[in-house]
Parts: sequence; structure tokens; C-alpha cells
Amino acid sequence: MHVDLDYFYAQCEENKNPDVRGKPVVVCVYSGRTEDSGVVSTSNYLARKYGVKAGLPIARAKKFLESSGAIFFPMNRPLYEQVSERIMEILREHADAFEKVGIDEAYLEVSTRTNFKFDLAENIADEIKQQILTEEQITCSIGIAPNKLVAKIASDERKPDGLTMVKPEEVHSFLSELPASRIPGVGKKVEDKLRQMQVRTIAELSTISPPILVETFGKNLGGYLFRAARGEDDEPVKEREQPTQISRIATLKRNTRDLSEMLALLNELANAATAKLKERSMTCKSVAVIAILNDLSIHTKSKTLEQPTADEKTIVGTAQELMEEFLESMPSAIVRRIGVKVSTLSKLTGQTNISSFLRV
Ligand code: TTP
Ligand code: CA
Repeated sequence: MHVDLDYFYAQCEENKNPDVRGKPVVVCVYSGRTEDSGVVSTSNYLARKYGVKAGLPIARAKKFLESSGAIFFPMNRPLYEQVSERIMEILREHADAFEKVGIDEAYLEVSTRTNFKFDLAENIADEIKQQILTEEQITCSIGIAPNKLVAKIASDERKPDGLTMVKPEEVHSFLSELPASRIPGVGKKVEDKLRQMQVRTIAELSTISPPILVETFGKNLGGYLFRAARGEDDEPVKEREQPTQISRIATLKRNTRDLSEMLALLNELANAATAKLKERSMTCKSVAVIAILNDLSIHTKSKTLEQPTADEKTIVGTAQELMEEFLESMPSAIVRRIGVKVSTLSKLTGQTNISSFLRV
């Protein structure tokens, strides 16, 4: 099963600002250079009717939507992440195995709990849609199929609020009429090349021989297109483990035991680790520095923070403190490489969610 939330960022904004319902809604990434510079992140389906979609410059979107009563929001990523996190928890409960693949999409393996019965999978999909709507007022589109590839194509078939089931015996007829661009990974470039080969639909793609596909697209993409055109895919739904630590290590310009010579690199590494932490919407409760000496021995010194954080200042400051303490504790140490490690990680959002407490 592939679940994709509909016009996700814009739907989050509609829920937060109920007054905008019934109007075109556009979520923007402002670059800050001039008032309107930047691009559209996404838009609701009403705005899409005016031709406004992801990637369009904001100034053009404003022109398209002139006097339509459209509302423009700056991107509020923390809000979308919180909503996403709660929805992912709902989805996870309905799966034998669960794989989140983006802020608004996930694959669910449901073969075991349905004993391979598609009708039971359809019931689960109905339940999921209902539950997400009741608890989060968000609609989604779901595809059910014998594998991830076809499920993903199916979830895109009836948007928004769609449910499309493709049973094994239907895969061939379902795919054949669709444009080849519906295959995940077929972007503008591949589509153009295919068009030059007179290939528009997936059925037409399936008539191209493997040697020609490989010659045109290379071994990997060519092989993938050959199998995709036949609806073949055997990738399992993979549970993604949350990382337990994030570290960044680099070599100093020259060996030293002078903290001032290490500071620029140390700060850079601490900032990089913090950026990764933020990218994963996580906090850490421990910070450590790593020192690899000129004799290649490895030393670490760590500290547990009073509270979980993803704050650069705290992490950089702690790393500096630790390195200073390390150098004092080892008066003969000559350092060659240094590193910063953050650990005891937890999710920034969802901590108020009771099920995430229970799982710990
Ligand atoms: P999508 O699932 O591609 O789009 P969507 O959820 O807005 O609309 P749809 O109903 O067609 O699924 O992307 C998910 C979110 O990712 C989207 O809400 C905003 C963000 N996004 C961008 O910021 N820039 C982009 O170019 C795209 C495609 C998405
Ligand atoms: Ca989506």
C-alpha cells in the first residue's frame, strides 16, 4: 500500500487557518531577496486550476491568481512536520512493516495481516483514510497493489482523496494506457528521450527491447524501465531505523594541541552535526568530542546535557568546553583529527504523543 497525503503543506495551512477554505491557497518559499522572489512549494487544488503548482515563481503565481482571493502562506515546516509525524504514527499501526519515504508519503506492507486478500487491504485503506480525516482533517490518496512500484503509481491515479486497488491480474491493463511519465523516476529528460523513440504510453514502452533500453538509458535505468513497464518490482517495504548518533570528523590542517588552532574546524563540525540533527527533526541529550592523536590513538570525551537540544550555540559551546577539558587532561596529546558526536537522540516533534513515550 502506498499512502500519499493530498496537497500536503497547503492542506495543513487550510486546517490551521479555516477562513481560507474555498479559496486558492499557495505555500511559498520566499528567498527574501525582494518581496515576491521565491517559488511555490505547493498549492491546493483550487489554485492548481489556475495553473499554480510547485516550482512556479511566486510573482507569476500572484499574476495567475489576480483577483481570485488567493491566500499566500510562507512555508511553516515545523507545523507540517508535526502533522506528518502524527499521521505516520497512525499509518504505522496499520502495517506489518512500515516505510516512510518523505514528509507526506509511506509504504505499508499489509500482506500478513490480510493474508494476501486484496479486499481486506481495501478495508484497511478505508479505515486509514477515515482515521486520518477524523484525527487530523487531512485527506490522502492510497494505492494498493502487489508491489511498491504499482502501489505508488496507483496512489497517484485518483487524487485527491483517492483509493485505487490494482489486483495482480489487473496490473497489465492498469499500466498499459498510462503515460510513461507516470513511472516514478521518469522525469522530463527521460520522457523527452522516450518521445523521440515514439514511446508515450507504458504499453509502448513495454515493446522496446532490453538492449535498446540499455543502450539509450544505461544499464540501471534501462533495466528499471524494462521491468517497470511490466509492473515488476520486488523491493521489500523496509523499516527505516532512526539513527542513534550523528558524528562528523575531519583532519586538522596541521597536528596541534592548541585549542585556538582547532576552533574553526571544531565549530564547523559541530554545526554540521547540528544541521543533520535538525534535518531529521531530532534533538540530542549528549555531546562528545573525538580526538585522534598523532599516534592514531582515539579518545572521546562526552557530556550529558540538562535537556535535549538541537541548538547550535549549546552544541558548539559544549564541544569547545569538552575539547578544552580533553587537552587539559592529556598534557602530552598532539591532535591530528577531531570530531563531534551527538547522541541520545529523540524526535523533536511527537514527544507529546503518548504512543512515542510507550515505545521507548
Ligand atoms: P507532493 O506529494 O509532490 O505534493 P502535494 O502533497 O502538495 O500534492 P499532491 O496532492 O499532488 O500529492 O509533495 C509533498 C509536499 O512536499 C508538498 O505539500 C510541498 C513539498 N514540495 C515542495 O516543497 N516543493 C516541490 O517541488 C514539491 C513537488 C513538493
Ligand atoms: Ca502529496
